[in-house]
Amino acid sequence: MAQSKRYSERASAHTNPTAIRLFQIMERKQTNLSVSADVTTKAELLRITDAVGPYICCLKTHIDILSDFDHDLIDQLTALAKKHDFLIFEDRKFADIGNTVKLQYSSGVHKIASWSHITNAHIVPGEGIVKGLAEVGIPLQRGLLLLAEMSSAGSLATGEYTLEALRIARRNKEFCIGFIGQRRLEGLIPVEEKEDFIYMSPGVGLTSKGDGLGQQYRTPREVILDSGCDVIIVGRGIYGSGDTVENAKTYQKAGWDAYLERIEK
Ligand code: 5BU
Repeated sequence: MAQSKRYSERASAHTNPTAIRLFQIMERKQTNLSVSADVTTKAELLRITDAVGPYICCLKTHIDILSDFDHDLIDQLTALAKKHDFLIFEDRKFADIGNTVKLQYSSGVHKIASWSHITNAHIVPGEGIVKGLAEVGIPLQRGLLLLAEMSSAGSLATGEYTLEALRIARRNKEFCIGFIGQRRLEGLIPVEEKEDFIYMSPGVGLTSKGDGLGQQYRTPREVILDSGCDVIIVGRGIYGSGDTVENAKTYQKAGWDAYLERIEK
């Protein structure tokens, strides 16, 4: 099972260029932390990114919440990704028919596919959404995560819906590198040979249990060790209060310790 293997072993066995890069970064920097910097100005986003850069494998963005978005921001984020050695994941949550998402991914103001190594999609529209995104993403060597589960209370992504995400990913392995989810799913349907999906999990907090708007938090240990996920996604737990750099270091250590415990089990 992938969860008992080192990220480096998984890098050597993988075929998707983005998945390989992510695993290599995780091993090199000893981090399975992705920071979600959900702020609304360019200056704040760049400040947080530069501060947490050394401790993360991936920066998660919501590019459409910025009130002063411009292409210089993309140039600067790309430069920071090079400087600190991390990937960029635009949490766009595409949710339309294949033809529309293809345009949303490649065009518009944000041109997401041109700079974001990873993006994600709901499977509500059916498999055509993956086909549409893949037409843009595969030539650029990008990776897609499917939303198999959500961290919020009352999420409808459960049961058969969640399993369908796994089935769709299996049929589109060249582009689908994994899932946003709360736990590793392979145990639910027999594992296929040479299959290795990456599980990124939001809703991670060491002190808070929720935010009053439906978000639910689990600890890095619950996410990585108990649920077998690979990457912890942390937002307000890092930039919300206290010292951003110290918080990032704390989550990096908690996530990495849980990973070491998992592979040594
Ligand atoms: P927080 O500040 O750590 O609660 O931020 C969590 C981030 O992860 C935020 O950007 C959400 O949009 C994102 N997220 C989530 O919280 N839960 C989910 O199931 C998915 C994304 Br998918």
